[in-house]
Amino acid sequence: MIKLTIDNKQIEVPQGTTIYEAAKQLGIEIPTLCYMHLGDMGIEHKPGGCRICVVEVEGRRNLAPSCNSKCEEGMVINTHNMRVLNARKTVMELMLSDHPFDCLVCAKSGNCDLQTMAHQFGVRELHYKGEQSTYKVDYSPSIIRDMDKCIMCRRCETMCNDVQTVGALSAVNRGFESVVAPAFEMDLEKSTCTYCGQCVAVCPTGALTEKDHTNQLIRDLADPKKTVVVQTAPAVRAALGEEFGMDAGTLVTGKMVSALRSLGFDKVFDTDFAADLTIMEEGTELLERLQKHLDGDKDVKLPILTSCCPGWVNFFEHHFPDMKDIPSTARSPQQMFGPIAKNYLAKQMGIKREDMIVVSIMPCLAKKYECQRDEFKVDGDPDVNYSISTRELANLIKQANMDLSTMADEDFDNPLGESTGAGVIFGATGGVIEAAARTAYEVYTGKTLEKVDFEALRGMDGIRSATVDFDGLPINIGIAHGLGNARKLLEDIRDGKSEYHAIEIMACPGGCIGGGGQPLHHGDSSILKKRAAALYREDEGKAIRKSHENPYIIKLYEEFLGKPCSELSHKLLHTHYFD
Ligand code: HC1
Ligand code: SF4
Repeated sequence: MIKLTIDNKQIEVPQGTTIYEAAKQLGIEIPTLCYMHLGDMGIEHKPGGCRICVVEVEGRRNLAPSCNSKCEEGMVINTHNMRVLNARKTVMELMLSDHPFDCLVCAKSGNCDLQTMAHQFGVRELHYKGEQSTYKVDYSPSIIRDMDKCIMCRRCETMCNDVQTVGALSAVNRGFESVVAPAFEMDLEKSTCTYCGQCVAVCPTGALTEKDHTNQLIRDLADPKKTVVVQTAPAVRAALGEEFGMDAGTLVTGKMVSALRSLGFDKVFDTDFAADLTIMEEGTELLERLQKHLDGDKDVKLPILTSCCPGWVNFFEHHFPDMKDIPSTARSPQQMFGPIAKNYLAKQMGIKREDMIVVSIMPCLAKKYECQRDEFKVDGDPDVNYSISTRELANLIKQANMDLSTMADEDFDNPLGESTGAGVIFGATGGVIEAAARTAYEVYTGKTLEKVDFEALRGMDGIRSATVDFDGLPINIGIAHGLGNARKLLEDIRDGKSEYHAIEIMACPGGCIGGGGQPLHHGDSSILKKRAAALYREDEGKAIRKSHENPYIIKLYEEFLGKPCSELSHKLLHTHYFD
C-alpha cells in the first residue's frame, strides 16, 4: 500500500492506483475530457491526452496528468490550486482555438462536456488564434461525424475497438492533421460501422451525434392530412425519466404515453406488442429448427441467433457473412410493427398506407438505419418512416413545455398497444431469450410453466449461459451483450465449439437499456442495472407474462396472419441478410 496526501487529505491506496482514482476515492472530482472508466467491462481509457486533469505534485516542476500518473509514496498533491486552475484554463483555451463556435446550433449544445467545462473554467475570451480544421461533415443514416469538433480524446476509438471490436474508428494522420476516422477517411456509411451508437454515447463534444429526426416529426405532427402513429421501445420507459431529473430506474410508461398523446400523435402504441409478435415467429422458428435437429436433419443449423438488434445484424453482415444463415429470419419488433400498422391497422382505421406515418421511439441509433433498409420499404415507402431516440423525445417534450414528472399516467391505444411481461423484458440483456423460453417451453411441452422467471438468464455478465429443462430436453442458451462478447460466441460457432441451441445477442452493453440513444450513463453500470430492474418490475406487475397469451396477438393471427411462420407472416414479418 502507498500513503499520500491529496488536497490535505491522507489516503492509502494499492500500488498502481492513479492519482485520478485516489482522488475519486476521497470524493475529489478532477475534471477530464478524455478519461473513461467502464467498470463492468474492465475498460479504463486513460490516454492523458486532453491534459484537463493535470494536478500539481509538490516538488515537481511539471504538472502531471492525473488519469495516467501513478500514486507514489509520500506524494503531496494539489488538484485545484491556482497554478492548476490556470493551466486547465490555458489548455481549454488552446483546445477552443481549433473548435468551431456554432454552439447556438450545435446538436450537443447543453449536453457538451467541452462547453460545460469552458463555462466552469470561466473562459470568457480566447487568447489564441490558430489554424482551424475544416473537415467535411459525414452524414450517415444514424450518426453524424463533424470532425471539426473532435478534441482527440479517443473515447470513441476505445468504444469501437476495445468494447465493440468493430474497428471502424481509429486515429489517422499526425500532428494537427490527426483525426479519428474510418480507414482511408471513408464515410461511416461505407465502413464496417454497425451504428450501435456507443461512440456517440461517450463523445464529450458535438463531433459524433445522432442524426436528428425531431424536426421531421414536428412537421408531420403539424400536418392535419397525416395520421401519425407511434411505437415506443421497451427500454425507453426505463430511462426517459432521467432526462427530467428522476432517478435511474424510474418507470415512466404511463407518463410517456400521456406526453406522446399531448404532442399530437394520433395513436400511441407499444413496440412491446410487436416484441410479443416476434416471440411467436422466432419461437416457432426455434422449435422448427430444434425438431429437425432432433430428427437428425444435418442441413439444419443450430444455434439459432436472435435477430432483433440492428447493430448486431450489421455486425454479422460485415464480420461474419459466412454465418448469415444462422440468425433467425424474424424481423425486429420495430420492423414487425411497421407492416402490421400499415397493412392491418391502416385498413381498420380506413386510411391509405401513404397517409400513415409510423414513428418509433427507440433507445438505439441503429434503428434509424434499420428502418431505411430497402427490404423494409414498399414502393419506396418505409414500413417505419423514421425513428427518434429517447434523448430526442425528451428534448421534444421539453420544447413543448411539458414536465414529464407531473404528467398523469395513461394507457396505450389498442390493438397494437397491449403487451405481456415477456415483451417488456426485451429491453434488458437476456430478456429476449427469456421471453422466447417462456413461450417455447409451453408450446413444446404442452405444459404450463410453474415459474415464468428464468433468473439464470438475467444479470450483467458480458457472456452468460444457462440450461433450461424443456421437460427432459436440456436446451442450452447463451447470451452476449456488447459486440466484443458477441464476437467470442460467434468464433466458437465458426470453430464448431458451440454447444448452444439458442443465443441472444445485443450490440450494446446492457442490451437496449444501454443503447446509444438513451440518456447518457457515462459508463456507470449501476444505472444500467437500475434500468434493467425497472423492466423486470414492469414484467412482474403485468397480468399476462407470456407472449402467446396476449389476446391481441391471438386476434391478429385469427383475423390476419393465420398462424406463426405462415406465408403471410414470412412476407411481412421475416427478412434476409446480406454479405
Ligand atoms: Fe430494443 Fe427491440 S428490445 S431491439 O433492444 O427487440 O432499440 O428497447 O425496441 O425492435 O421490442 C431497441 C429496446 C427494441 C426491437 C423490441
Ligand atoms: Fe463503432 Fe458503433 Fe460508433 Fe459505428 S456506431 S463507429 S460501430 S462504436
